[in-house]
Amino acid sequence: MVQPLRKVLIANRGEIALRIMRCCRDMGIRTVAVYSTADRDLKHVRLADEAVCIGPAPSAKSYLNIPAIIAAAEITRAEAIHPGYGFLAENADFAERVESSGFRFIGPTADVIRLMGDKVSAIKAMREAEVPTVPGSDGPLGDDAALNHKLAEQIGYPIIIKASGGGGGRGMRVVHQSSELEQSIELTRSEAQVAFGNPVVYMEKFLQAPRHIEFQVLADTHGNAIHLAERDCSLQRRHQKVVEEAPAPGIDDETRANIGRRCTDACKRMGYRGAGTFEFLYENGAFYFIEMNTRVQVEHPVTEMITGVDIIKQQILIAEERELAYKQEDIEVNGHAFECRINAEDPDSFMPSPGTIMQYHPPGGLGVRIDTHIYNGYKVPPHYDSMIGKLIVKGMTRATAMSRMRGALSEAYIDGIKTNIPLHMDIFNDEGFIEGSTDIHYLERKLGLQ
Ligand code: MV4
Repeated sequence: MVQPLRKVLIANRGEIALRIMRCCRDMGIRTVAVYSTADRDLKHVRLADEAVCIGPAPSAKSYLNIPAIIAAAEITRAEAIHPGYGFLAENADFAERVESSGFRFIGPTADVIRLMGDKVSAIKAMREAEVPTVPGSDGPLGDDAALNHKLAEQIGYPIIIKASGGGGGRGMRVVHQSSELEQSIELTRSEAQVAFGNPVVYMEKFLQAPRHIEFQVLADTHGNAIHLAERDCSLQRRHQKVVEEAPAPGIDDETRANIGRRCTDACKRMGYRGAGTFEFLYENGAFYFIEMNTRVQVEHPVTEMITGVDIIKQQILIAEERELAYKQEDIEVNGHAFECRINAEDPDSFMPSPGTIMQYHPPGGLGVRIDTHIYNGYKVPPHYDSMIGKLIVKGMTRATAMSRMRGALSEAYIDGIKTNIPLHMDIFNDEGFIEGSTDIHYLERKLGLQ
C-alpha cells in the first residue's frame, strides 16, 4: 500500500537538514524543522513550512532529545521523521519509538538497525549472504586464552581486536605479537564495557594499508534492492573523512557488479529498507566487509553525481512503500565526482574555528555543486560538528573532475572564520592522490611529513 507523505519532520541541522528540506519541497511535501536555541538562524529553519524549538544548544538536550522530537512531530502533525546522519540516525530505540508513536521512520526498521549496530551480528549476517568479510574469529571471543592464541596464530599477526558495540574507529586495538594478546583482549573488553555497555569483542586479521571503499544500496519494502556503485573514502584524518570520490579508481565493472550483487542479496535476505552503505576494506584486489551504515551518508552526493539518482528522494519514496522505479540495469556510472568536506577549522592545527561568516563567495559553473547552509552573516555555533558544507564536482574523467575541483577551490572565498580549504588545495595538488594511489593512512602520513 502506497502511503503518500504530506508532512515530514527533519530531525537534524545544518547542510543535511537543508538538503532534505529542498528534496521535500521538490516532492510537494511540507516540512517541519526542529532546532536548538543556538540554531534559530539556520537556513532550513527559515525556509521550512514550520519550525519547533526542541531545547538548548547541547545536542543531548535538543537533537538527541527523543521525547522533544516526538512531541514536535505530534504538535505539527508530521507523518514521518527523517533523521539525516549523525545524532539519532542509527539509534534503534529512536526508530522504534518513532514508529510506536505512529510516525514513519525514514530508514530501516529498528531490528535491522540493531542487527547492523552490533558488529558481530552484522558480520554474521554478511557471511550468511556470501559478502566477503575479513578473516577472523567468526563471532565473539571467549575467555579461553589458549583458544584465543590458537585463533590468532591461525589468522596470523598482526590482528585487531574490535568491540562489537563499537564502529567508526571506536573500540579497537591492534596486536602485533602473541605476548600482547591476552592483555589487549582484556583492555578492549573493559573499554567496550564502559563506552558501549557491551563487553563483546571479536578478532580480525589487521590489514596494514587498505583502501576504504563503500557500496551504496537502496532497498524497497517489496523485496527489490539495487546498488549505486561505490565510493572511495580513503582520505581521512582521525576517522574523519576529508575527501571522497566516486567511482573508486581502478574498480572494474565486473568487480563492481560482483560485490554490488552480494550487497543487494544481503539487503534482500535481511529485509533491509531504505538507503544503506556497505563499508569494505580493499587490499591487493580483494574486498573485506567491515561495517554497514543504515543511514544516508555525508558523501552521498558523489554517488548522485555519477548515477543521477536522488538518494534522499529514494529514501522518501521507499518510506511511502513505493516500489523502486530503477532496476539494476538502469543504473549506469557516468563520469567521476569528488567531494571536499569544508570544515570551520584551522587548516594547520585542525582546531575548530566557529564565528561569523563575514563574506561568502561560492564557486560555480558546470559540474559544481555546493551543499551548505552558510550565508553572509551566518554565525557558526561552537556546539556542533565543524563541517559547514561540501563542495562537490563532477567531470567526464577523474582528471577533468580533479582540475575542476582545483578551480572551484581557488574560486571559493570564505572570510570571518578559518576553513580547511587550503588543506584541500594541497590534497588536489598531491602527486600520489592525483595518481589514485592512496590508502587509509595516506593523509595522516602526508600531514606528518609537513
Ligand atoms: C580495520 C583496519 C584494518 N584491519 N580492520 C577503523 C574504523 C572502523 N570502521 C574500522 N577501522 C579499521 N578496521 C581490519 N581488520 C583498519 C581500520 C582503520 C580505518 C578504516 C577505514 C578508514 C580509516 C581507517 C583508519 C584507521 C584504521
